[in-house]
Amino acid sequence: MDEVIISKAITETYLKDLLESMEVEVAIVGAGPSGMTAAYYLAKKRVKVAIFERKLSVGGGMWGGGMMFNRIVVQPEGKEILDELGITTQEYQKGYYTADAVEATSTLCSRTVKAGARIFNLLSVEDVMIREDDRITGLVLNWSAVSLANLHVDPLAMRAKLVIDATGHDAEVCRIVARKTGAKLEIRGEKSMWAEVGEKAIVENTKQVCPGLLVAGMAANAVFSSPRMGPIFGGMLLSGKKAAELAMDLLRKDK
Ligand code: 48F
Repeated sequence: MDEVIISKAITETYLKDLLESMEVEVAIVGAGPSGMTAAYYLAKKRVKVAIFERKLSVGGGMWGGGMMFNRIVVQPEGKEILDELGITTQEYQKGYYTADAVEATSTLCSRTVKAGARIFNLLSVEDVMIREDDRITGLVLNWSAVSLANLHVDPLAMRAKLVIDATGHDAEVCRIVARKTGAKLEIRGEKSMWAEVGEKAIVENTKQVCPGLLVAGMAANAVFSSPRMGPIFGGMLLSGKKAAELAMDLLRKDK
C-alpha cells in the first residue's frame, strides 16, 4: 500500500463530494437527531441534501440518553419512526418505549447516509448567505478547527434553496439571522422542562421562520420559547420528519 495513493484517494473523493454539495436543494445545520431525521426523509425522496456538523461525532445529544444513562424514551408516534429505521424498542409501560441510545444514534446516521444524504463533520456554520427580501440562500462555512485555534481565516460559501436550522438548544442559525438581517425573528429561548408540552410544541414550532430558513428540533422550541423536554426523543424525530415534509412542499411550490 502506498501512502500517497491513500492520501490522494481521500483528498480527491472528499473534494468531489464537497464540490457536489456546494449547491444543494436543502442544507441542514447540525447532525443531531432532528437534523439527521430531516435529512433521511429528504434523501429518501431523492432531494439533494447535505448536513454540516461542527463536531467530530454526529448524533448531537442523543448518544448520552439522560444524564449519561444511554437509553432514550419515545412515545408511540416516535416509535413509528424508530420502527421504520429498524431501531429496537422495548415497551416500558403503556405509551413509553425505550431504545438503546447508541443503537438509535448509529442506526439513524447509517440510514441517513445510505439514503443518500451527505454529512460533513468538523465544519461549522458561522454565517448565512442572504439576498433580496432577506431570503436565506446558503451557508458560510469554516473548519471547526479554525475557530478553535482562533485563526483569522476567511470562510467559504455554499448555496441551498432551503436551510434547516437543527443546531439544538442554541438555535445558532436563527440567532445569526435575527442579529444580522432585517428578518423579524425574535428568539426568546427555551422554557424550563415540561416534557408533555415540549413534545407537542416542538412539532408545531417546526416551520419556516423567514424566507429560505426552517427550524427543527430543540432549536424550534428555543426560537418559540417552548419548554425543553429532557431525554424523550420522539419530538426530535417527529420534528425532523415534519421539517423534511415542509421543505419538500416549499421546493415543489418553487418549481
Ligand atoms: O443538540 P442536538 O442533538 O439537537 P436536536 O437535534 O436534538 C436535541 C436533543 O439532542 C436533546 C434534547 C432532547 O430532548 O433536548 O438536546 O435538536 O444537535 C445539534 C447539533 O448541531 C451542531 C452540534 O454540534 C450538534 O451536533 N451544531 C450546533 N451549531 C452548529 C452545529 C453550527 N453553527 N455549525 C455546525 N453544527
